Formats: sequence, structure tokens, C-alpha cells
Amino acid sequence: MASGLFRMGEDLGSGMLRLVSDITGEAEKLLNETTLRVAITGLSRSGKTVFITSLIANLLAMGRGRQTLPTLSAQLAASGTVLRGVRLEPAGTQALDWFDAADKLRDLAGATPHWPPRTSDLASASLTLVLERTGPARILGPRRVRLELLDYPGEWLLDLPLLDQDFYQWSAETIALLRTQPRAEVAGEFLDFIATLNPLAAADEAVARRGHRLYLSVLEQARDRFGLRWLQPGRFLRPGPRGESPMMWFFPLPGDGASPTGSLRDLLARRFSAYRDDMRQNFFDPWFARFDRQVVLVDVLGALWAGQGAFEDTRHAIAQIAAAYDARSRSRWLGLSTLKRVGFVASKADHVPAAQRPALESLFASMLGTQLEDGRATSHRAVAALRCTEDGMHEGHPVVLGVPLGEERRRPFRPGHIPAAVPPAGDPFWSRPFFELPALRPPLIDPDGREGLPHLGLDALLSWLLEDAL
Ligand SMILES: Nc1nc2c(ncn2[C@@H]2O[C@H](COP(=O)(O)OP(=O)(O)OP(=O)(O)O)[C@@H](O)[C@H]2O)c(=O)[nH]1
Ligand SMILES: [Mg+2]
Repeated sequence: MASGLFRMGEDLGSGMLRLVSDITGEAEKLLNETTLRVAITGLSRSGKTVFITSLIANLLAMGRGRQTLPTLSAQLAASGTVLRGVRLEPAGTQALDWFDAADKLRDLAGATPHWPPRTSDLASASLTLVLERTGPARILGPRRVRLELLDYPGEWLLDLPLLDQDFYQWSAETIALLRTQPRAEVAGEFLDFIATLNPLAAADEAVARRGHRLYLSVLEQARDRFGLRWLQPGRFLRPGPRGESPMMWFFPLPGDGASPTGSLRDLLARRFSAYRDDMRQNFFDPWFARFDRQVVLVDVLGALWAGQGAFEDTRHAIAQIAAAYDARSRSRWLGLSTLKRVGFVASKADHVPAAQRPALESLFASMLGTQLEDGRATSHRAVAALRCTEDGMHEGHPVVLGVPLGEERRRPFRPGHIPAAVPPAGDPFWSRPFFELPALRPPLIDPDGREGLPHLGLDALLSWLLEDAL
């Protein structure tokens, strides 16, 4: 009995101690730790995975005392902040896939370096910067700034504007778009097919599946033949690890008003809602509801290279996503947002020589226009997360020198004229042959990328993005 009481007292005591230590731990965290959710957004192939890998590798190297991000180091030095170290948080017990930066670095640093594969699912990473306090505040111990990053397939972002639509609105807009060039060129079979359907007739699964296949083929052709980007729903093109499921077997169908239960339109509308709600619950709500910083990566050169149709389509997709993102990031009641800074980045800027990067930045600003500014701190930059080229001269012209993917020898590339503003429709620029934009071989880096990765402007971007948090 006595020993039982004693044990009870002991349990109570250790329980109290644990509680006190939990409370102290929480208080310490509150005092010393700031968490910033940094959204790295961008359409597919815009460079998100490479950007996150480079950001992690360079911050880790900087934590080891390497001068990989000089502008950021200079900013810390100017404010008297001493960086004690940077650590990548271990995978822990999260249900979500873990962004394996080391694995991606090994691929890039191998004997035959290769780029990371297309992202097929969500993956997150957390990085903590440990910063020394100065003056009397030293007594509180070091500060920690934790950066939370998320990688995902770019196609999925296109479903963000879809969250506020119902099947009828989406169908009407999509079908109207399919009737315009260049989509109309590949949409004929699908449009002919839906013209034969009676939306109010009893639903037939074979018809639903055939319509879905035809619509999917329109999306694929619009992407592959014309380089278009405004392709919804995004998961049709990249279903992710769960693969294709029956909720995805829908397609746009015209008409509105009541749909009798069990009719084709009723079935497609229910599938559309199930798909939209699934994207909201599993992707957007947990991951895109609140962000503190945002980087919007745009492959401006790729869009320019693909011609006016693709360029305008990319511009439209980015504006729609930005507007939807902005609406969601504001709190419902006060219209407030935690999103303080948005860095717009023209990615892969190592494709153009230094002399043309200012034109690239100004073209990019003109591409986005002022619609995205909205009182928030924004910046437009040309950045290469992983610099694959060097600047040089060739036949009297500034060029970049790099090794095309799959080749062995370095050669010069001349992008030609980069316009400083978006050329209007009908401008001779759009009918000229476009410059070369090959996929380049990643540069040679040290095994495991421990010394950081060569880049262009990543440091200036980070120093601006994190300025008030460091
Ligand atoms: N030259 C150069 N090429 C780059 C750079 N960043 C990305 N690339 C190229 O762009 C391709 C796509 O980059 P990713 O980072 O995989 O693009 P993503 O946005 O993650 O694409 P998804 O996963 O499909 O959404 C790479 O395979 C490289 O060929 C860069 O800084 N410089
Ligand atoms: Mg990716």
C-alpha cells in the first residue's frame, strides 16, 4: 500500500515534471522560433524542384560557413546577425512524402549528372536557420527561423481557380475556350462528340468514359503540340500516386438548369464536385490556406520560345492562379493575409547572357502587369536556381556557354533579341524564328553538393524575401 502510494506520488511527480518541461518547451518555442511557410509555386516544368533543392543546398552550405549566398550573408552581417548554423529537419513521422534533397543532389552531382524527375506527389521539407542574438537579448539564447517548403506537381496548381466554380460555369468557360484557336484545332473530335449527346438522358458509363478520354486527349495535344498551359483539371494530366479514379471520369458538357437525378449531366456534375472537393480537402486546404512568403516561378523564356499562343496562355494561367491564390490567402473576416512578400521569378535565367537579363526582368514585369501587385511587397527577378552556363563572347556577340543535355562539348548559345516588354499581337517579333533554348546539362558540382550549387540571383531573392524575418 505504502509502496503503491509512493509509486502514485512518483508518477504524479514525473507527470508534473513532464508538464512543466512541455510548457517550458512551448514557451521557449514561442519566444525563439519563427516558422515561415514559403510557397514555391509555378506551372509544371517551371523549375520548382530544382529551386527547392538549390535553396536547401545553398542554405546548408552557408550554415557551414561557405560563401554560397553572398547577398544574404552581407545582409546578415549588416544587421549584426550571426548565423550559427542551418539544419534540415529530419523526416519525423509525417504522413506526407519527404522532399529528399540529398537524393536530388546525388543525381545532380553524379558522373553523368541528371535533373530530378517530374514531381508526381506532394513532398515537404523544413529547414531551420539558427541565429545568434546580440546585446542583452543574448540571454534568451539563439533564435530559430524555420522555413517550411512544399513541392508538388505544377499541373495541380491549375485547379486552384476551379475551386470557386461549379460544373456549369466550368463547362461553359471551357467549351468556349475550346472553340478558339489554337485549341479548336485539336478539339474537333471532342466537340463533335458532345454535340451528339443528350445531357438529360440517363447516364451511360461508356459515354462518360469516352467523353473523358476525348477531353483528356485535347488537353494532352494542347500541351504537346502548342505548349499551352491553361489546362484544367490539372490532375487529368498528372493523376499522382492514387492514379485515375472514377471521380475523374467527367468532361465539360454545355447547358444549365435542373439536371434530373441519374442523367448524364447529373453524373458529370457530381463527379466534378467530388473531384473539386477532393482537391480542396487533400491539397489546397492543408497546404495552400496560409502562407507567409511566396515565390512564383515562371519559365518566361520557355513561354517566349513556344510562340505567342503559348506565351499568352501562360500569362493567362498565371494571372488566374494568382487571383485565386490571393482571394484564398486573405482571412475571411478582415481580408487580412499573412502573405507579406511575393517574389516573381523568371526561372532558368542562365540561358541568357548577363547583358540581356535586365531585359528579361522587364519583359517579365510587363508580362504580369500590375494586376498581381495589390499593395503587397512584390519583386520581379531573373534567377537561375542552378546555373548551367557561363557568360562569354562569340563572333563579337555576348553568348552563354553550356553543354546541351546528352552532349559532351560546351558550345555557345545566342538567345537573340529579348524584348523589354511583351510585343503586341502582330508584332514581327512573333513571326521570327525563336532563339535556342536547349535543356542544358547540370554543371559539375562536388559530390553530394555540400559546397552549395552555382546559381544566379538566388541570394538576392532570399535576402529580400526573408529580410524582415532574419
Ligand atoms: N538551365 C537551367 N535549367 C533549369 C533550371 N531549373 C530548372 N531547369 C530545367 O527545367 C527542368 C524542370 O525543372 P523542375 O525543377 O523539375 O521543374 P518543376 O517545376 O519541379 O516541374 P514539375 O515537377 O513537372 O511541376 C529541369 O529538368 C531542367 O532541365 C536552371 O536554373 N537553369
Ligand atoms: Mg517538380
